Amino acid sequence: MNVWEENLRLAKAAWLAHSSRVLRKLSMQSSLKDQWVLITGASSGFGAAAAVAFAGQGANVLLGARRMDRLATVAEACRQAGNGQALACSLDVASTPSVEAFVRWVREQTPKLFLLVNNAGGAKGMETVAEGRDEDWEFMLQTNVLGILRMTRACLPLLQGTPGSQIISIGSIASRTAYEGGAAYCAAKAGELQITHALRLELCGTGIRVATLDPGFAETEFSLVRFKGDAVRAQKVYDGMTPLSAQDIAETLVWMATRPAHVCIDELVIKPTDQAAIHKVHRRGPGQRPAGKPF
Ligand code: NDP
Ligand code: 8X3
Repeated sequence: MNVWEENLRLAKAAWLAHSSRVLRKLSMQSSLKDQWVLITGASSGFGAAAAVAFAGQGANVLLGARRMDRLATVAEACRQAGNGQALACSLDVASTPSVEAFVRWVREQTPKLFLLVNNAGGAKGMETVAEGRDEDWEFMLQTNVLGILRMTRACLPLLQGTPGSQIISIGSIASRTAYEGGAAYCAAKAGELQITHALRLELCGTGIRVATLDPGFAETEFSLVRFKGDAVRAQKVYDGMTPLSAQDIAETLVWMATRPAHVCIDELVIKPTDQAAIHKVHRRGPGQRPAGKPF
């Protein structure tokens, strides 16, 4: 064998070794087929889109929220999207008895969960602290903070021992930057971020992955809920800019969940290209904004 042939042989061997490493890595991706995925707040927005996306990947989905009629529609869409089971049950994450009853129902369906998506939550009102309302603050802290704690505590035994299992909580860019009128919501999402950090430490060594997905503006029912049904005000948030969609978040969740078991996407911030920061949004056209307010 001359030098040229020897070099060719070595190059082929290196290429084969590289390809088999790539193939091994690809085959290590976590498959969602037949896995059980639990999604809170699945009756609209991110939760509903995620349910259909996970079902489309062959997962069995367990859906919780307060509006059962909406959940039934989402469950039907999941059945159309995939061959797995799509089951729904009433859930109020603001109530410990409701969370416990929901997770008892979950245990009747499966002894093992692959993924818990802590998504239920939202904002109510945009008053300053001086003008804030107790019921709005309570909604935000109950759902975005205590809801995650309750759901995670109840689901941990089902996640333990499932290879590659994962908890993904939906945070927000509001956890990282405060804005006027956002005190309670920003505090609640900062709470979600710190719960994620603490859980990551507590569960180190169990193999359970813990992650937060923190979106910026996304057009769902979020602003309609925040502005208590005022559709005109809700729409103004997205005036002249292109927000994220629920589908964008659903696809990101699927990507996070399908990383190989040794890969944990700790923290992922996702914003519209038009939104560089909470206060810096590029808008086309006049876009009326009250002075001194982010939106
Ligand atoms: P939606 O209002 O469309 O969805 C909120 C979901 O949470 C609904 O399914 C609602 O269901 C559920 N929910 C609310 N309260 C409870 C409760 N007490 N118990 C059970 N479920 C509840 O908004 P999004 O999809 O946008 O919001 C999903 C998550 O994403 C929230 O945590 C939100 O804070 C977060 N987020 C949203 C952003 C956005 O711009 N849209 C950006 C960053 C984060 P039901 O009313 O039927 O109970
Ligand atoms: C929602 C994003 O900027 O409206 O969490 O607080 S923001």
